[in-house]
Amino acid sequence: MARGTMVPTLLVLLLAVCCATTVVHGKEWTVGDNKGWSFGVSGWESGKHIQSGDVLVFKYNLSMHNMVQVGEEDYNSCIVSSPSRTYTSGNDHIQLARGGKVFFICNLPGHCQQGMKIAITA
Ligand SMILES: *[C@@H]1O[C@H](CO)[C@@H](O)[C@H](O)[C@H]1NC(C)=O
Ligand SMILES: [Cu+2]
Repeated sequence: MARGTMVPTLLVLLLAVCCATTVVHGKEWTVGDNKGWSFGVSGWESGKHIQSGDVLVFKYNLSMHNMVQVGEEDYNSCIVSSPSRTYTSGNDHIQLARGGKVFFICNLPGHCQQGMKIAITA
């Protein structure tokens, strides 16, 4: 390889590696930080630059809580009335797609009302 093309080629390679990694992995966010997915977690999401491709990790005691991805109405009412996906692993990973808002609540009786709900714009 000619000396003059070496540096640009390396730069292109570095950029490709860096940007491919960013797109595939995104950032992992533990919802509620140390407290996890728990009462009063609502508001944890505000001011965070959570982006599409990032992963939300919901950590909780699965004998006490669950996590349901819901629509905006059900988020507001704290009542799951539309078909929704319920997660129960206690360590649920959700990768955020591009665009729009997504809503998560715990649907055990009274828990959403006690702040087990978050709304994320990715
Ligand atoms: C989960 O909650 C149940 C019921 O309160 C409790 O008995 C159990 O020890 C908890 N498990 C963990 C890992 O905290
Ligand atoms: Cu709960």
